[in-house]
Amino acid sequence: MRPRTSTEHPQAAVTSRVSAALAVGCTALLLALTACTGPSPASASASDGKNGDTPPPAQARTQAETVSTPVPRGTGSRVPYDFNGDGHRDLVIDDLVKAPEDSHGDDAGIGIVYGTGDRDRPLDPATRQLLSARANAAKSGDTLPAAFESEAACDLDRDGFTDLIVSTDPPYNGIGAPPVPLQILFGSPQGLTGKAVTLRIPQQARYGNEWPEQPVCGDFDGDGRADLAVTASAGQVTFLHGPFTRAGAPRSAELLPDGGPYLYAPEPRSDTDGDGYDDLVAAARPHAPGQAGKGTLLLGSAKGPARPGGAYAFTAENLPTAPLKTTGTTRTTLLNHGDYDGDKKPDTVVRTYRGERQDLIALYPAGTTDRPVVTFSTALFLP
Ligand SMILES: [Ca+2]
Ligand SMILES: [Ca+2]
Ligand SMILES: [Ca+2]
Ligand SMILES: [Ca+2]
Repeated sequence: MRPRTSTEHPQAAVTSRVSAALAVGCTALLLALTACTGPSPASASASDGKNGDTPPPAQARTQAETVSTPVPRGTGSRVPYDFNGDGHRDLVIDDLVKAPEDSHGDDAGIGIVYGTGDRDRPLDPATRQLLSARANAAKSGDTLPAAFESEAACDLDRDGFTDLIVSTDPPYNGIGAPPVPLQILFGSPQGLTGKAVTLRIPQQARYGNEWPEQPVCGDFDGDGRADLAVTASAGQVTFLHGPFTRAGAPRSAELLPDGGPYLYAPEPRSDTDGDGYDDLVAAARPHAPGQAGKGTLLLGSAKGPARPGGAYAFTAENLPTAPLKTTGTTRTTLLNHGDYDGDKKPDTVVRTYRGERQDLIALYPAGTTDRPVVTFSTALFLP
């Protein structure tokens, strides 16, 4: 079996500078529209109590939160993490609380919460989707994978709907190169629905008998299209040039000699030196978002992340703790940094949890750590 890295979290947001620039333009347009129309009565009432100091406990959830509302249909955008293409950033949650009856450690799936145009409540927990291997994974032969974990998100086919890259656990008899465990679930006007496709890695871009893992999105070759970097054996990197077909194939692919067993996007900017090519960090050990860590920088270039950039250090962040009402010790992980409320500054989303049954997700606007504008428990995703 390949080593699972289930404690890791989705890669930090990585998008090309081109995408970011376009996103800014799109956001500005949306803000202008919002300013023109003003808040609707519906959005005003929906935001009532949004700044309450005491988030509702799971058992006191409102009807609006227990019933999932339809995902707003979008027409495509360049906003990162915009799976339904409506111009508002959405949230991926890889770790969900488990139901009391589920003590077998089954994968609870991946939760998606969709963004809104309401600056005061940029995520709407009522608008959500639960992704699972059973419902959304591609089969490997006749076998449906059991694992289904989010790894990275970017618009691989350039249709304006962000796509999700997930890792699965296809069967492997231990002989020869293992199958590719990575799958792509394409975004759409309805968000992330339907079946994923297996990522295709051309044979010449594979090396050795280790599982291709650790996908990192970025525009490493600077052509404005999202690419993927994936691990190969012996510290090599499989570099997949975007765009990708709906069948999961890259435009072209090659092996790069320098890398490491763990790959990450630099934080907070994926283009560390601002030359228009996203950069990559190779590490000898796993790195959790928001925590200190060390690695080697591989600078983007026309040939991909192939230029040595020297030592790289991830800086530890002081994360706010979501106001989870519980007794006992809690832990907090960084879910994502990104512009959820459309002010062009990166907000912070954390998950504070105790054990496998209690958690609270909290969204803090940029520069603040005291008053989350959105809080909810992932118990919302329980059947
Ligand atoms: Ca969206
Ligand atoms: Ca797409
Ligand atoms: Ca590219
Ligand atoms: Ca760069």
